[in-house]
Amino acid sequence: MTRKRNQKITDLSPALPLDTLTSIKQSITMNTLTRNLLLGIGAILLAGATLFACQTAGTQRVGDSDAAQKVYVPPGEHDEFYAFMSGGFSGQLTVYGLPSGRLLKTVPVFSHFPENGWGYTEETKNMLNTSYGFAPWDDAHHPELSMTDGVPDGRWIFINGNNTPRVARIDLTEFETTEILEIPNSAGNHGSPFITPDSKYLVATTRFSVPVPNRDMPIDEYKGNFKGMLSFIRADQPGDMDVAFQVLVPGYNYDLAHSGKGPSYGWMFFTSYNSEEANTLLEVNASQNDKDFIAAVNWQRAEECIEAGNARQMPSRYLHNYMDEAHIAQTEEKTSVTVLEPANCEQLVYFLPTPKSPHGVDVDPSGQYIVAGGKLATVIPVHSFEKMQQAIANEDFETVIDGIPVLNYESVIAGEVENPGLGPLHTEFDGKGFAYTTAFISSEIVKWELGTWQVVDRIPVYYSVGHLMIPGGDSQQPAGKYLVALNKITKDRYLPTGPELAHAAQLIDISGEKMKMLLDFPTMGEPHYAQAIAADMIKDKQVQMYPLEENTNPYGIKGEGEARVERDGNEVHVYMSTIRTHFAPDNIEGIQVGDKVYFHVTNLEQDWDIPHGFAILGMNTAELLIMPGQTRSLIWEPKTEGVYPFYCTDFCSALHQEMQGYVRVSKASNNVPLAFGTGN
Ligand code: RUQ
Ligand code: CUA
Repeated sequence: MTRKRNQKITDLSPALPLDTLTSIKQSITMNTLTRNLLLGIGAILLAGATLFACQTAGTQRVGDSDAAQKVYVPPGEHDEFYAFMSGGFSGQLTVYGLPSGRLLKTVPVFSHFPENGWGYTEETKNMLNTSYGFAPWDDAHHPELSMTDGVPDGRWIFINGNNTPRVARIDLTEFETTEILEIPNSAGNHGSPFITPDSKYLVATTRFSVPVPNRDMPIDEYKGNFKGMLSFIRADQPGDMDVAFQVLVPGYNYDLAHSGKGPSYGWMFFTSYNSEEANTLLEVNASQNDKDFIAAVNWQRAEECIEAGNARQMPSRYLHNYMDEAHIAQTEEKTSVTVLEPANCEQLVYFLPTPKSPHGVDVDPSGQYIVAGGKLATVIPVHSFEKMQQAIANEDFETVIDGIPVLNYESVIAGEVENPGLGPLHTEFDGKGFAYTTAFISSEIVKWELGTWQVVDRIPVYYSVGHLMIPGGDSQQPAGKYLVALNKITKDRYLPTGPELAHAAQLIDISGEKMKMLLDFPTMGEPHYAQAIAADMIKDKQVQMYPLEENTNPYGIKGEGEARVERDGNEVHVYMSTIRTHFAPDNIEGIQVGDKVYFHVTNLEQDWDIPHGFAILGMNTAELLIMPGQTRSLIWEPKTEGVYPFYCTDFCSALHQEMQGYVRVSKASNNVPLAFGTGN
């Protein structure tokens, strides 16, 4: 499906070859002729039928306005779904409305965000602490909604930090990151944070095997010495995420995961590639074996083995950051982790041979089928959970690797989807018996039937689709109405913007037999994966403001009467308030070059949608954006004397432009007294 740069692409029949287009045109003409003829002889009923035929044949055109209607959300009305898109290399999470494709919010997670001070303010900067130091960036791939009884429940959404292995929890009453846990013994936390149907655990896999514990050693001693790690993180206790245990596995690249459900509840499935254990030129050296593996991990068995004392404690240093009661980020250090080795815990891990460097692994809503995306495979292999259990009972093993039995491919395979498109990567389900798989190389979505393994429809996407998303599409109850294709390349789809072009998603209607393209919309950063949930599950639970009387920030104030400036050596604390439409204090004198000035700004408003902002001339960090009832603090270190204006950055009222003040900065060791005006 490669296209030349300036080739014009017709929106609704884009990938059809020219001869197909011509034949569609011909059939329209034919139908028009027939219609005229029939009308001519007064066969009105027949004409009606033929008119219908005419419309059907002309769907390519008619579909155009139909598509617009399906995504049109009239002004003042709300979208039907919240969609949460990973920000990819932006490190954030973005929130869109579906079907409109309107961007609603960026939730900063792993990357600092000067727009609201995330990662800069005294209250948030601890969230970005890691054992490697302060990490103001990451690469976020997979948003995952919390679930209850196998269905997304709208409490939290989790997302992984790929580069410096971490998982984050975002609270969906505030759309704020409230917790980030680092994962030890891991590198490239790609296969994460896939969750169990009850949100008990979410998992994290190491894409890069590394020496465990990590140490200085020659890279070419990789084989046998570098190890993979599959981490299970306790997720259902907000503020208390922790690595419950890790499973040490051979040094492959662990790529993605999905939880079992229904009959397969208690199991987690992980893809791996590079079973060759190559450490150089992986494009060739990791593509040698005919089959790599899906690791099936029985985590209930892991719990038993730990209980029985078969695990060991391994010293490891990793950090856990969480928002405390006062909404101030705290960092705690953890020093050890529970590690299980398959050799010491029988029946914990099995390998399912899976063709050619599988990428995604997806479990259907019934929990019976495990679908792999063999990115170099010519078929989509589907494993059967039932057959897997039989093979285990029969000890139908090909071999055993490091205590992990390898099941016979033939014994566990339920079926293979033939002709699935080139480069199958990810699959989701509509809950009506169909699966949808992305084909990266042939740029298409392929719809196929569970059980018969027959392809029933395909639609081109633009271009190079990675993940796809159906709201609830990896849960036990998909809402099979829309599908979002998350494309890696957009080429000619949008107005060009220099060398870097817009990234994009495409919305596809899957309510009928045939998939229908509805909408293209740009996304922030590379949209890896996304999840969506009915708006009703979330929208009425929104925090509108923080009650002032519950503000326990030690630098918060309850009213303008408490506004003040205090000096402690060369540290100055400004206890400042904002309310429409002034700051208190607004003029400050007696600050000296060399001072560390903390602005602690409390927004006294108690009304929804009235944040205030704060910025000062020459600020070297970020602005503050303070929600009603909240306190946020930022350090400012003036380097030269002068008078520095500050102002509110959020257009809060008609007199927003009046919302300002000055700070007078004098030479060090002068005799300008500390003074401030509160206007009262
Ligand atoms: S990945 S395109 Cu980072 Cu989820 Cu498959
Ligand atoms: Cu406060 Cu503008």
